[in-house]
Amino acid sequence: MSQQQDKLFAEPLGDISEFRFDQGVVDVFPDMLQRSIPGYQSIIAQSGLLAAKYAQANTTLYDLGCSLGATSLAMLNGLYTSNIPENVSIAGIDNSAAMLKRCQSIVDSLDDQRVPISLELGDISSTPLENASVIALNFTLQFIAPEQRMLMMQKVADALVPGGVMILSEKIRFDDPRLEKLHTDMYYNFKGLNGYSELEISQKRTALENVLIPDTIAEHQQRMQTAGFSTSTVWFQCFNFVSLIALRN
Ligand code: GEK
Repeated sequence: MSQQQDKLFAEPLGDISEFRFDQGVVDVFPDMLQRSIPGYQSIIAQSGLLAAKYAQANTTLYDLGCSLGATSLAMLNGLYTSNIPENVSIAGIDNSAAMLKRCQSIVDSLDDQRVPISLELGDISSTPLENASVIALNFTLQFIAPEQRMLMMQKVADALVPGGVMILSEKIRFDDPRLEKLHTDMYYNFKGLNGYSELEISQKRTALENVLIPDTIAEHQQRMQTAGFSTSTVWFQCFNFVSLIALRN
């Protein structure tokens, strides 16, 4: 995996175009996520443990918006350190060709092939999902148009077998302006501490403005309930980043 440092927004950019998951982003992606998402490593590692707990024989574990496959690899780790259910497989889907190409080379380099990982280039809102015991959307739903999110949630719920779970990690917003300011200020402090300048923080914010649209926790949980999940809980939060797990009866 590339160890290049994320300098994409370090120089003044006259015209800041919308953020895209292109080759430039792929090259710095591990560093970018590590320095931009509080708790990223913990969320991904623990997603793998959760996935292993709920994995069922003869089902698929989906990693939607897999990027370079961090969640798929964490699922694999989780499975390899527990009893691997029979005939279980992992499927990663992403609509960035550059991401998926790099992800495929990472997957191809794995020695242990006990649990197969298949990758598919596609839009998760139109790619069929079925017979899943675990579906992870780690920082992906936030990039789906808000008006399509309910349909996406329904699709996820419908693809899960009884006893299946969804893991949903997102950047969130807060209705209370005092809390929104508290978490946003702390988030920018976190980025500053990780070496991002004020210029980088502000240019990235502009690039993501109409691309990453956060919801509140209540909006997420309402959607999960409407889709038929029987319960859900926040299992991780650091400032305005959360991970939830939702259970399907
Ligand atoms: C990780 N989960 O490291 N269909 C498919 N893929 C999409 C779509 C879509 N409609 N929209 C965005 N993506 C990863 C990190 S990154 C999060 C996920 C971030 C893909 C997009 O191409 C990118 O690879 C990923 O979702 C979001 O655990 O960069 O903040």
